[in-house]
Amino acid sequence: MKAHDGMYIRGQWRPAAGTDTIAVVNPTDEQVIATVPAGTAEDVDAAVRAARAALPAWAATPPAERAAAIAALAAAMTARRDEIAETVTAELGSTATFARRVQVGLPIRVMESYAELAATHAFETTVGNSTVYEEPVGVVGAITPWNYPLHQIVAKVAPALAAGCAIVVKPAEDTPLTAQLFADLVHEAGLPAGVFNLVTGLGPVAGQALAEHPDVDLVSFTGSTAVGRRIGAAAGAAVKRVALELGGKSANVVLPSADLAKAVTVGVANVMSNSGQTCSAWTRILVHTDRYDEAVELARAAAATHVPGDPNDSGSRLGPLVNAAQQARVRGYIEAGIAAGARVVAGGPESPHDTGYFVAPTVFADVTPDMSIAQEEIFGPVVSLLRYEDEDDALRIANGTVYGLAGAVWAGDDAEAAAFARRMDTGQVHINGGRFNPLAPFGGYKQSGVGREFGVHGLAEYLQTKSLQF
Ligand code: TXE
Repeated sequence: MKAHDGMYIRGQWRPAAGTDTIAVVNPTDEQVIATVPAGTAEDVDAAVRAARAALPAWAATPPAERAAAIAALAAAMTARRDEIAETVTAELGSTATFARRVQVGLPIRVMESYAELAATHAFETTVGNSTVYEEPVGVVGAITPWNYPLHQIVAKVAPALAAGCAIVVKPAEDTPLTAQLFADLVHEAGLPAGVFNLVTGLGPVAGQALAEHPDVDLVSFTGSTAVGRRIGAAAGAAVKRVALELGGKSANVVLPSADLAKAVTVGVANVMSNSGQTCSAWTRILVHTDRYDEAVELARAAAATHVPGDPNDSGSRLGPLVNAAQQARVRGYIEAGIAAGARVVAGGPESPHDTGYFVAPTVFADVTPDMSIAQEEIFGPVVSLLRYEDEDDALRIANGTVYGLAGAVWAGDDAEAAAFARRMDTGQVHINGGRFNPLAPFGGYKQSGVGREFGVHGLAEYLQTKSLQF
């Protein structure tokens, strides 16, 4: 596949400082499809300096003009929608349908929403005798994961641009091609040089250099809790702003009055989409003990419809995992679940294909809250069914992990489900299957993170306030 052999810095592709490269592997056939340069601290420093130089003019650009630039970027993304989707499928393995609809469709909506917000947000307000200015935080270092290669970048770049920040992105090593394509779109859209910069590279090298760079004002990270904790600690020591979007173990609570078939079928599909590699996936289905056996049968039948296979085949509903390490990790969790006494009702640790990093759609019954498969983020196509005795018991189980990113509640009416959702320690809850809203805040309670993405709450992460008293 087409790849740039340099870094996108100060509005142009320029050679990397070092000679190391990263091989990009297609997880469906395990073939190397491209190589990209592995950035060093020197590349990161050049990118941060470019961002710093571009910052004053961009910060001073009237919000309406910034809005026009963001709208141009959204239009460039829309025009090359198919090419981006194909790139995501090639380097991540998302099914072609999911890649087009969600992997590309969602970030286009997010980018458009920030074009609108930049144009309409009140960056200057009055409170009594004070004028309050919302000013850009400054230079942003963004470190993104591979599970939504474009969306995770846009979730940071779009609000940063709207706020008037300049940004350096270090994308995940597994999915740099989508990131390079995005840099091409930034270029096509005509953003001023240095406002957006891209450095590909390894996490512990380029990622760490960006996270610890003294001239970065805000580090915005999405990834594992382990790395997020380190980045948060370093930011704390340097007294700089940090936004962390980390793991999840979200509960899908089916109250007794709910439409059980819908709740379980939609719930299983939620976990299987993107092969379970979604931080907000509703990986624990909680069902009242009286209807538990029925739910297990429904989940088994639903999992059987998520046929694994080549993501480019229209019959496939489940692609491979991103790489061999994730495949091994997920299989390890399935084996741990079996060893702990959970019952496999669909799937299991055997791979459904000899080639490609596939894991079968797996459903566990008889899962208890203390098991590792009920506590830890698996990040694969694995769903656990837990039973509860009454609502308080359901709430205890739902809230009984270190995470609190997302969730779902199903009941006979929205009011009943919403009342339960208000008691959950989690940042975003879908009521009776309510759709994802790119204007609504998304982010974690507890160890799922710090800060929010999307809409006006996401914009606030990239702003700092100044008040003048008259
Ligand atoms: O994440 P990492 P990995 C979870 C999920 C998954 C697990 C491991 O459970 O199974 O994390 O995935 C960069 N300094 N999520 O190992 O390592 C890295 O290069 C600075 C949840 O892929 O956290 C990449 O760009 N940066 C999640 C980014 O961090 C470092 C999405 C994420 O990689 C770094 C992905 C360092 N020392 C995984 N080390 C979500 N919240 O959506 C790595 N990186």
